[in-house]
Amino acid sequence: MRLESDISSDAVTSVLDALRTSLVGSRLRRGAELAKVLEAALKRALRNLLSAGYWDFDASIQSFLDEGDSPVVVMLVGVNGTGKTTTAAKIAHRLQSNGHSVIAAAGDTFRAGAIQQLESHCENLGIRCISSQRGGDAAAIARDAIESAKAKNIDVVLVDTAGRMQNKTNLMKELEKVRRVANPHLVLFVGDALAGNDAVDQARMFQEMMRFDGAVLSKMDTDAKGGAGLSIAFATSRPIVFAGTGQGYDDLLQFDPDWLLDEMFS
Ligand SMILES: Nc1nc2c(ncn2[C@@H]2O[C@H](COP(=O)(O)OP(=O)(O)OP(=O)(O)O)[C@@H](O)[C@H]2O)c(=O)[nH]1
Ligand SMILES: [Mg+2]
Repeated sequence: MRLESDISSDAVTSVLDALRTSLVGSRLRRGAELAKVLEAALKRALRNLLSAGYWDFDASIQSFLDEGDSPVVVMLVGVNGTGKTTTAAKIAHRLQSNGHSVIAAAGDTFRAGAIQQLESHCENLGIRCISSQRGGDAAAIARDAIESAKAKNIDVVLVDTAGRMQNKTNLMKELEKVRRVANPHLVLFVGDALAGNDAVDQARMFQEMMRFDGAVLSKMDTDAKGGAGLSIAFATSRPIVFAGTGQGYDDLLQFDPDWLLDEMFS
């Protein structure tokens, strides 16, 4: 495994420190293979990093609903093309499978085709999609979707957002407005596993500018090794909660640190 290739240097340093602490001064049992001992220690250090602050998506949604705090609002953020809209559809499907009713808000009013993309997912899944014309106010759409969910007793509102704006300041301004108006229970950052350290920089930027609760690592079915996930968790102190593993609605796995470690070590 090439640690440096896909893992930020801060994360590597921290893992090496953890390794040093667990290994220095310890004795190798007779017959133990050094390589195996090292790999186990390394996996342990990485697993700790990945498990920090983990929360379970399904259980969190259920507990908001149990508290009568509905509709539960989930907002997806990230730069363009990482998989926000696809992930919104996958999450909608997951929630439906868990017996929840869902409505979507087409908060990407910026990119041509974005509204239709979400609408067609919603049509496939049989859920309502609140949208406006291109260029409309994303915050107003989120608010409409929440009002509609309240009126119709719908459990969860998924707010898709734009990833592409003329510049970073515009994007963040709009996202902050959506966030203020929608007041989401959960904000999920979607990072593209293929983007490697770029995904880590993006995560850091989003975490600084607007805070998110957990991350989705998309495109893990590609030849991405997943080191970005490790670095995102490390750089933002937010856990990866889902992994995207394809373009189908079922291709969303609850994130399992051991699964990522197996991918990384394979
Ligand atoms: N292989 C694979 N492709 C994915 C995955 N998630 C998303 N994609 C694909 O990545 C492309 C971009 O996905 P979108 O969901 O449109 O991404 P987005 O973040 O909404 O993009 P913008 O709206 O342009 O900001 C699409 O072709 C998706 O099918 C995944 O887990 N695996
Ligand atoms: Mg999109």
